[in-house]
Amino acid sequence: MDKFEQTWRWYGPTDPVTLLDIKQAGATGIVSALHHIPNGAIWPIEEILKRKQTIEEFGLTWSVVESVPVHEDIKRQTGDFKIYIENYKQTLINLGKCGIDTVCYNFMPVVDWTRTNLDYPSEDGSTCLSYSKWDMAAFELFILKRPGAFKTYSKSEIEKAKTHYESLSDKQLKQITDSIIAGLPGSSKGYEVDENYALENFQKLLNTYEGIDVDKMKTHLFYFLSEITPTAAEAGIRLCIHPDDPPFIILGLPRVLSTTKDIRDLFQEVDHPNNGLTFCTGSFGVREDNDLIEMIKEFGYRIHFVHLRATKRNHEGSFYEADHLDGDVDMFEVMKALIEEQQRRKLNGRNDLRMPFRPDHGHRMLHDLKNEGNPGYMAIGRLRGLAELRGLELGIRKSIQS
Ligand code: DNO
Repeated sequence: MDKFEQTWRWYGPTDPVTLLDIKQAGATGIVSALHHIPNGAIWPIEEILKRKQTIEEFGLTWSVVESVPVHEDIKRQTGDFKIYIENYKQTLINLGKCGIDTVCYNFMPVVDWTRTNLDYPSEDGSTCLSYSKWDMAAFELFILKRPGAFKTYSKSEIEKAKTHYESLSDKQLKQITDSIIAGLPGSSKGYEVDENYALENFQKLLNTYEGIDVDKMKTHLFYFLSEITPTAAEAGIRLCIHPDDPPFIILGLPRVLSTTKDIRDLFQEVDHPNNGLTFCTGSFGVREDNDLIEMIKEFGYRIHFVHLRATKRNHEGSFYEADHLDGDVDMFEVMKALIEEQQRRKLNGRNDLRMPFRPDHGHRMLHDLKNEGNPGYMAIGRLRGLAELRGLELGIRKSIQS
């Protein structure tokens, strides 16, 4: 029987979750990146091969690169962006030479994925990641004091944010600031955090996007893709952009991949099979106006990589990460639509039937409550997620067959 490739994100040799753990979780594909190589530099063949060999020693395969980070200069079209684009091309060529065929990246400015609480308590005693509109408002209005932020909230929202801010302890304020500024694991953020100047530097970086609105930022993305997609195709690499997370404007920064229209624009502008999508149900699913099933139907042929995760939103633009089958995402319908996409590929004689997916994030639970690890990327919560998703897939496939 067909099945999707079950993959698992591994941050490399320093990840407290080992390749043996991953093997025991039942994943066969690894999603990894060379995080030690500075953003913008070429990934040397030797380094790629070294990582590949480490993975293969465990009988696993390096399924997807997540991510080759895109330098801020490329996103802003400033400074040495042309050199960084050439470097990106060379990295793709090198990856292709080493037999890698899928590369994920994102085009989020300054910050990569963003949460305001990394230990949001669930009812069952586990914790998860969450994003609160009011934490973010308290941060940008009263901690960062971002010029222009006040314009983006109504009067009553500002009052609510102020009351919220005043209710937070110093510890909570620091925790919110750290979650937003320090970045999350694997973030391809375009800066280093210097504790002493963190807020000041952060604001300076935000300022570098002044004058770059969503439309302009989109033209930068399309230019980048029109440059690198032919190289990717020659190198045998499928590119798959990760959506904005969360999928709306934060900190006044332009967002380019949050909605159906954004994806449509992207594929219209650079219409090439190697220009594809990472379908992240957790990111897209935060917006009520994103119909995930319709999105799979419309763009399925370009989905090269899948992140399965379910968020639970409240109706004020805040959300938390629910268990994989428990959030607002109808995982049954998502899985079914993906299986149908795979069947279409088979009928059309396509060779990309693998459709790698990974259980994206997991709760911190059981023994992991005592362990150190990467927020969202502890072992046990993801193990639970993968087990549930695998069972769901099998159940759907069997019922379709009979
Ligand atoms: C969060 C992830 C992100 C994502 C990158 C893709 O868990 O989905 O770190 O990998 O933004 O480039």
